[in-house]
Amino acid sequence: MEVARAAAAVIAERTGADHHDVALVLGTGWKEAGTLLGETLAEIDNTDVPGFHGAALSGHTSSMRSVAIGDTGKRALVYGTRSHYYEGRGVRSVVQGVRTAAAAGCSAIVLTNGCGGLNPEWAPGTPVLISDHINLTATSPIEGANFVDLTDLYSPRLRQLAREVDGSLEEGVYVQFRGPHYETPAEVRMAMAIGGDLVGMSTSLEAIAARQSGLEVLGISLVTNPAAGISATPLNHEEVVEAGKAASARCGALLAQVVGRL
Ligand code: 8IG
Repeated sequence: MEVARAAAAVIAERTGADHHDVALVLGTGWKEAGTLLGETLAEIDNTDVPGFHGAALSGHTSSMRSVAIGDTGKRALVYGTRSHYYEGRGVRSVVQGVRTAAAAGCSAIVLTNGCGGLNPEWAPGTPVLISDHINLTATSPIEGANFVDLTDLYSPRLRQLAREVDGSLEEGVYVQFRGPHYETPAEVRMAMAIGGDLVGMSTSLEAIAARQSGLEVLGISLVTNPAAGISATPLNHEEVVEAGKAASARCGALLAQVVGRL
């Protein structure tokens, strides 16, 4: 929490905004969509902010931006990358962006990701609202005897708002695996059997920390590939980045309009 406060202080100083209203995490496939959010008023290299790190992935950006939300006078704090659990810096690093958003004054956070889809009808490039998650990382960002309730973690209000913007949006349960390997086809069948619709390597731990911090959460997955065994072809990161580019107009409009109505 100390590091989050220190980070928020740097962000306030460097952006000239004493607070931000909403934060967004741009996951795999969401980089282009993020450019459509609005005017960038300031950009800060992650390495200048306590507790943040450069991007580990192609298709991610190692900086955060302060973006004007239309002409509302409100500001969005847009993270160009995230710290993944599989990078090995521990859960505190994974949720530093979330805790910093809360320390910066945000009341909501939009967590986006690229993921594998279990529903064969969800073609690469389909955005899906996260309705709930199953955390298979065997860890938590919460320390100590702190029994945080996770009912309605993915805000029904914000999901409704997103569906008002894009009526064709479907919803699904996101299953977070540790990664960085993709699942085996047997693990994908397991994810399906336990009620999952989407498989990925992020978001759940961040959402838990967001609930603890009192942030309202909107989770949006971009299905960038069918999960292993769902289609005949092996998975690769390049096809995933391509699917994001192809979906950027739809996803960018969705993000901009949702954030404008928060
Ligand atoms: I992009 O198929 C992306 N991220 N675990 N499985 C998991 N993570 C992913 C996948 C996937 N695609």
